[in-house]
Amino acid sequence: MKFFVTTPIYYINAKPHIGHCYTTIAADCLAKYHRMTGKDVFFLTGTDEHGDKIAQAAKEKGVVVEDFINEMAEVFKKMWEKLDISYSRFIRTTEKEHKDTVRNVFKKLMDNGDIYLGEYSGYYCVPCECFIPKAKIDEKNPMCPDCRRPVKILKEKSYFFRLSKYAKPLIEYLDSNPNIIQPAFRQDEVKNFILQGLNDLSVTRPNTVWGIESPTPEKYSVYVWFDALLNYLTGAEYSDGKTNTFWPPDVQLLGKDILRFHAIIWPAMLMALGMELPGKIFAHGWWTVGKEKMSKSKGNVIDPAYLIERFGTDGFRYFLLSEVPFGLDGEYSEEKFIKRFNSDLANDLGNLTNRTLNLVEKLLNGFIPDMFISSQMEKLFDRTIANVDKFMNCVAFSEALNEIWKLISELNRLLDTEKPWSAPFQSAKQTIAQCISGIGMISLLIYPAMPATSRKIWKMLDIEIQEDKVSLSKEILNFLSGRKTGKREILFMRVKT
Ligand code: ME8
Repeated sequence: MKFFVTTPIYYINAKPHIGHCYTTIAADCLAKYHRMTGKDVFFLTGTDEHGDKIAQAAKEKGVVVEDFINEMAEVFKKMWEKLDISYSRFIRTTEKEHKDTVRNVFKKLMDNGDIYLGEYSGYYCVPCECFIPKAKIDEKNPMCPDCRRPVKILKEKSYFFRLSKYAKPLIEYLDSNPNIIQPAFRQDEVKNFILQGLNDLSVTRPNTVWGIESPTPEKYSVYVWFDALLNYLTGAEYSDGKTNTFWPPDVQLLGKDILRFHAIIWPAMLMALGMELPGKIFAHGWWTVGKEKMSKSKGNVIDPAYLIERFGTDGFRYFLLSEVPFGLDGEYSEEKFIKRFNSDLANDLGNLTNRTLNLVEKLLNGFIPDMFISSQMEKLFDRTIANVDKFMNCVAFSEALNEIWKLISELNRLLDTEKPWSAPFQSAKQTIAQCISGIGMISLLIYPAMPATSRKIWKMLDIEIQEDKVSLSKEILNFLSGRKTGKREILFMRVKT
């Protein structure tokens, strides 16, 4: 079975911040999880490199735009490497392959009448790269209704995509696929928006705008969103109506800021091309600072490098995935970060591992005992695996992690009640076996969220696991008996407030 997951392609006018890391870590967690369940996974991410704001950013830095984008694409790739991101393909919209897709699709839609020549007269927000209907603007003080920044007035000949034609098919599609847009309340939101009526979408800008040249008799640049959305097709090797076998995407992750592009324009484009629509479009919430969205243009971003340095890659990944239910907003604060790190990682997981391995060393000369697991423990493992699977299939990371933490608490409780350090030898051995087998299971269960921690545990348990073959099964328990544990390592050092 295949599993195709995407992130948005990020604008590269500035370095990635927590928000970009959030979506990418979430996609990585899904990719790793589905690989573990034996699926053939394709994970697409990349960078959105066209549009005026990219050209402006290069100009402000005093470098030519080509050098700027090359440098910035590397910055993103380095961040993903640091964050253990296992993408299959990193797409850049300035690649020839992508430019060809965009021109071919544009031409195809011109040929079938879905793109036509007209005139655009209205407002445009450069930071959001979006056209704004007159009804949404106060003419005395024209501001973007989304980002509250000044808008430009445009009056230009333009090619239009016949978006209005797809309002009805989109509604029909949403009605017959009630779970396509997640969280569910977003589907209603999108539907209500479409029901208010859709305008055709201008898909060209003057050719002075940094972008892909349109395949039209007059020279234009293709509108950056029309270009950007097509990255998902380029990534799937689209050519002449065909793709590789991963199409359609199973889950497309994005922030709620760009839901309308993904839930209205994008499916309409696919309908116009006769392509199958994605299985799930999941719009997560925003990380905010106070009540404000964290965003590079607002200048309130927190540098991920600082948090990674302080809490480690896995501490950072864990916080983002566990702190808020996926789909809702989360207010960032360092205090929350420290609290979660100390309680869930240093205390719960860290102590369980440390205490258990300490006992193996002291009472059993470092040798892992035979794995006689109680049927109660076995049931607990099965239940945890099943619940994690249920939540991961709903893209509910914090709930899935919560299930794993229930198992961790259960094992810590077992140590506290059985007190193997002062119990008779056989009973101590039995308790230690339960805990070690639990740690083995936990090392697999946390792998999608915290791969580096899993690796550390495997090393301490002296087991070698090939990461492309790691699977979520109790088979790991067969390898543990009789092994001499490796050098003990503190997994998470408590952080001082
Ligand atoms: O919109 N909280 O790129 P972009 C959570 N190039 N997630 C956040 C966030 C925050 N405060 N800020 C950003 C674009 N994100 C287009 C996309 S796709 C065909 C083109 C994440 O650099 C979130 O995923 O502005 C959001 O949707 C995305 O970054 C926007 O990134």
